[in-house]
Amino acid sequence: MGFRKDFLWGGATAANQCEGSYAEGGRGLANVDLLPQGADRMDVMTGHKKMFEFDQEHIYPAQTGIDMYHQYKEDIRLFAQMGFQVYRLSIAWSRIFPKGDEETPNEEGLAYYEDIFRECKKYGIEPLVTITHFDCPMHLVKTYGGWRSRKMLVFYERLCRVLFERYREYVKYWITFNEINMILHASFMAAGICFEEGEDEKQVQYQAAHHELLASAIAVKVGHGINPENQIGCMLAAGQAYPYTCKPEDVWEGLMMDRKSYLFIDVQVQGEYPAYGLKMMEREGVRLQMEEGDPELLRNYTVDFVSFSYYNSMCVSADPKLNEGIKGNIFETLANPYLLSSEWGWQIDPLGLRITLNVLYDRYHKPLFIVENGLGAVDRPDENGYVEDDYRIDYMREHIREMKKAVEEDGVEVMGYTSWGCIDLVSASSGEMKKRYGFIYVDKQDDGSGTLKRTPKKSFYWYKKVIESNGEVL
Ligand code: BGP
Repeated sequence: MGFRKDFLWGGATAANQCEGSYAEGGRGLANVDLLPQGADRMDVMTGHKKMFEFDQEHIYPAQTGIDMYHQYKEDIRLFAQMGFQVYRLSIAWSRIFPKGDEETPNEEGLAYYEDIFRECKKYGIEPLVTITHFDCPMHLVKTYGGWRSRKMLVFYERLCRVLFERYREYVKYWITFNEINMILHASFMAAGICFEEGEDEKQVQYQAAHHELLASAIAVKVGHGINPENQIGCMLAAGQAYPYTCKPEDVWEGLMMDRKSYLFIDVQVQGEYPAYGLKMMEREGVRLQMEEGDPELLRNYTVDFVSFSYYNSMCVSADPKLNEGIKGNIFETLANPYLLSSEWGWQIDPLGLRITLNVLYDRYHKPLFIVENGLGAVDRPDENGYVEDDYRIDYMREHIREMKKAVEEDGVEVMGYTSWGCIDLVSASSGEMKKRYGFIYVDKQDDGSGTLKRTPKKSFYWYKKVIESNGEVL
């Protein structure tokens, strides 16, 4: 049995975490450029500290990334050497529309990604394109307040149309928004929203999410219209929420936590807000402004597949005293005493991936795509830049094993697996370089120093075998 023959193995990156060259090629400034390294990062990300310009006190790692803007040919060649069948990447919106609201796209930006796709094609690598991986042109943030404005629909549609038309012959797998539920946890990073003092944040977040949901439906409509072969998916930050105990109140909290993660995906897959979601918003005093035609748009243009990131499961209790959470991918969760943690406190739970796959498949009956998974760890290269990353291999082996069980034993339909940060890149939550996920070591350090030299790690050769054997040799 095993994985299907056309199972897609590969890796994932996001423009702002690897490209660098933030002002080259006519690119405009984006929200993600302004996320500083260090203590202020979280407040900026969540929209509680306004940072609309660079200052001298901070390091802004997205400005330089890992210089993939210039080195993509070499990087894709290395991906091909591992046998990648798919490469998930994102488009920097402000390379295509530097301000976001122009009528005409920036040819240099379009040509740049076209070249990347050509390069992929050369090696038979299928691109999986995230249209928006957290980025939003700063001009749209300053002028319209990011996704809090309904005007974003027009600009996003324009972006999608240009991408679908221009890359018609190169790309058929698309994701509309990366981790759409992140809008509730990191509103500036995910949706270009900066909060005003004393404003009702929930109202802003849910309204902005509604705009993104409409935009996602528009993308499906336009994308299918331009090329019926396009497969357009949604994406969530997943990870099953476990009740801390079998106390019914804890189980209830687990259900609530999961619903918060699933609400937007329910809309994207099922075409309408679920009853619990409407009630929840009502309870929280959120009044969603819907316009005529919104329900039809959501109903008629649902997604083709469900993709997700999985790093850890979560754990929740009804007891407020216990709620001194640890961090797990920006979400607050309790420490699960049965699990070990990564160096960043993210709890490692391979079986949680199988559970998550099953829950998502039961809920949506749609093909699933694991588009992020991996271990962020400190690597210690030898004098040649080589890293023996057995810890990463162990992590991935265990997760792939559980994904395999979900496929073989549970019958879950999985389209593919792209590990996160297949080449070392800037961490989204911390802005660090030292939190590395890659099969390829990049000599770039947190202070910006380093030669940028790429060196395959031990996991590079391990993953090559995994791909070659379609997941049989682990
Ligand atoms: C997800 C994001 C990615 C990525 C990943 C790992 O939330 O989609 O952009 O960075 O998490 O997180 P981190 O980089 O914080 O370790």
